[in-house]
Amino acid sequence: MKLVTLEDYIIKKQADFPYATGELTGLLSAIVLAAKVVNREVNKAGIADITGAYGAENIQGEQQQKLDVFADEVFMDALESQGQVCGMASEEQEDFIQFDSHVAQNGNYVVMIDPLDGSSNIDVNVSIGTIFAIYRRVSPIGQPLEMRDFLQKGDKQVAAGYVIYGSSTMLVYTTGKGVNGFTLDPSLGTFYLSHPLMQIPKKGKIYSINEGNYPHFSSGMKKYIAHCKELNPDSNRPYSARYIGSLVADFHRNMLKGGLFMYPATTTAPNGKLRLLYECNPFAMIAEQAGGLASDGKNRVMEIEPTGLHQRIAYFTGSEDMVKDVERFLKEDE
Ligand code: AHM
Ligand code: MG
Repeated sequence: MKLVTLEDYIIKKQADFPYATGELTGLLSAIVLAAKVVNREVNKAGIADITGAYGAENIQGEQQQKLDVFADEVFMDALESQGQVCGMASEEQEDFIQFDSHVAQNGNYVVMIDPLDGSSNIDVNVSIGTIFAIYRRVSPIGQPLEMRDFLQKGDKQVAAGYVIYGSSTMLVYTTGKGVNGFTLDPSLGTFYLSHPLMQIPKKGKIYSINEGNYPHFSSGMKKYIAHCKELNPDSNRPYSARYIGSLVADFHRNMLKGGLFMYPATTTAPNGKLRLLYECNPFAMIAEQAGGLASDGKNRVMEIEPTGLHQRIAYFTGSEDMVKDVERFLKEDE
């Protein structure tokens, strides 16, 4: 079998990208480089615990940085240095950032990123990930970036992807022509195409939710959970419950096996937990490109008009039939 590297693949597919030649290559190589650096640090995390806990001082007397802050800086530096990206907004930072280096000023793109999602799972050796979304800037080039460059609907994403730092490290992305997954060979530092044109099974049999929040769920939501557990062999029920508590890992598993990830609104968190711009939109584009769906319970996620950088929404994504089913149950709450 001929091995295809991520770099070869990006160059080959450059022609599919509706914008200038080379831009996609530059953009994605920045992300790939940063992902490798973060991967190295994530894998060192266990041993770093032995040599000194985070927050403790290292040998030079410097404070050790938390991994999510480290990842944020690595992605920021890598994106700024390539020249295609003029600014970014990150789950780690309150406001968006305009890159002021000479090379980045005229970039056509902005990136929304969750540099290390699920970082509370690092201590327990559970997979975590990076989630990113790429948009064209809409304000004039050469001028200061504006909020409207970042508050764009998910439909406007030109590319989206995630990196999962797991038992193996994978980068999965789409530019609107299907979803492809690449696995890192850590000894060579090279990503190889391992999952071409990924498809989420139309019917799934895994439901993923933090069911500890059950008392705070709406009546429609409670009924849907009961439906998942009901005995009905014709529709493969009861479904399996699988919840890692690390969105990238939960989504990735459901994408490969078929399933539904849910983070609904609750009485205590009426807008759910997950962030529209850094988490929900990129996964919505990936889900749709793989034949699945993403909904806030009523509406297609990619059509939601964002109102704030850190806006949260209720979120349901995965296999088409399962997303439609849960929407049907939630209708009764209206
Ligand atoms: P984070 O962005 O603070 O890391 O939180 C997001 C994470 C997701 O990875 C995961 O799906 C969710 O929080 C789990 O939340 P909960 O612990 O409430 O089930
Ligand atoms: Mg997050």
